[in-house]
Amino acid sequence: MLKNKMGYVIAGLIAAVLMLSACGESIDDAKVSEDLEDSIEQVNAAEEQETEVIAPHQDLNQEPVPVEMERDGSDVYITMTSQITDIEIAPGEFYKAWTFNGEAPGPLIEVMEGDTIHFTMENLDPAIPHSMDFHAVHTAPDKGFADVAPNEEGTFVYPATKPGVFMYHCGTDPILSHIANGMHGVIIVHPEDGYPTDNEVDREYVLIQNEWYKYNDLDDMTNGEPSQVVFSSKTLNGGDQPNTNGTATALQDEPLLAKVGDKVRFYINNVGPNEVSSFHVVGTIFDDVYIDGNPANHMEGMQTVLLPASGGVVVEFTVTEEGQYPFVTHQFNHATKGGVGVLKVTEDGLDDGAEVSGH
Ligand SMILES: [Cu+2]
Repeated sequence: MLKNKMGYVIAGLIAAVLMLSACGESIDDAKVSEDLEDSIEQVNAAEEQETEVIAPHQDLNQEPVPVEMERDGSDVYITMTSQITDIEIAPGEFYKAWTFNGEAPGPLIEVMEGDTIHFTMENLDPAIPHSMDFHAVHTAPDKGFADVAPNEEGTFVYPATKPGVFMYHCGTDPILSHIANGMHGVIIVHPEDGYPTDNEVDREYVLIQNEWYKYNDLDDMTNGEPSQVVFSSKTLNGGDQPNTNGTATALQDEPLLAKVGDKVRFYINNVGPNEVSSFHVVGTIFDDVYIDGNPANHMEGMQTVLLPASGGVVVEFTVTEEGQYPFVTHQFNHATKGGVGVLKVTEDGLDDGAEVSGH
């Protein structure tokens, strides 16, 4: 697009000069230099349109700040940042993301059903306001999810009364830009009484699906198709699961692991922002499914679960043979854009070093 625009401008300019010369008329130097200036301005404008990194973000790549979390009885004090950090969205391809704590998706938040969340956001972005919309809570959005100005902080308090695997995201206008630029993540509210299948589960992972679009291009985010559809994994409290960003191939390069005979649980959320996920694990059937991660929504024997944008689920399945089990969004146009990961199943549950083959 940019090349075309530049091409037109330059070709037009050359044509104008040639026409003037050919007619034998004296070239008005002032006029030509004015045209040239106009052309350069147009090219610069086109370049700005192409990158659309807002000026104060241009040289900013803020070091990820770890999330802070402290518990006092059922009061949980969580401090997060909004910040500008480069995120690898595909091998070697970096995106100057708008993030929570320098991760995209943001860090996994875990609380218990019945907790009160005291949430503080420090907005480290020098340029624009951000906010937090937790799908896990009840609050008046204009107060509980209010904007926090650049270089300011805001504190909000709300109860987490329903268990589930919930999305969180920035809710500042234009919301689509804030989410698609990276401000999304997952909060798990663990059920007070657990899941009925808790004692059957051998290992568990958190997976998130999200999309990437042309850089900070609201028109492409609104009307275009995602350039990448990706899975990431986030570390559950104290575990040794991988903690990745939404990088295409991340969970093929670093496969998840299980042992033959394991019952595996995935907590999954599709943070979108636009597309649904048709989540499927090749080579198995989900024994137990809890829609949105609520134990009351128990289903059995499912092949594929549909996750609306922002929707969550807990799925549990048993791996009966050694091998590589790809998990995909079964919308294969999205799977080919990165929406594939691999669960490697070995005799001892350790990585056997075998190369991961795509699906
Ligand atoms: Cu934001």
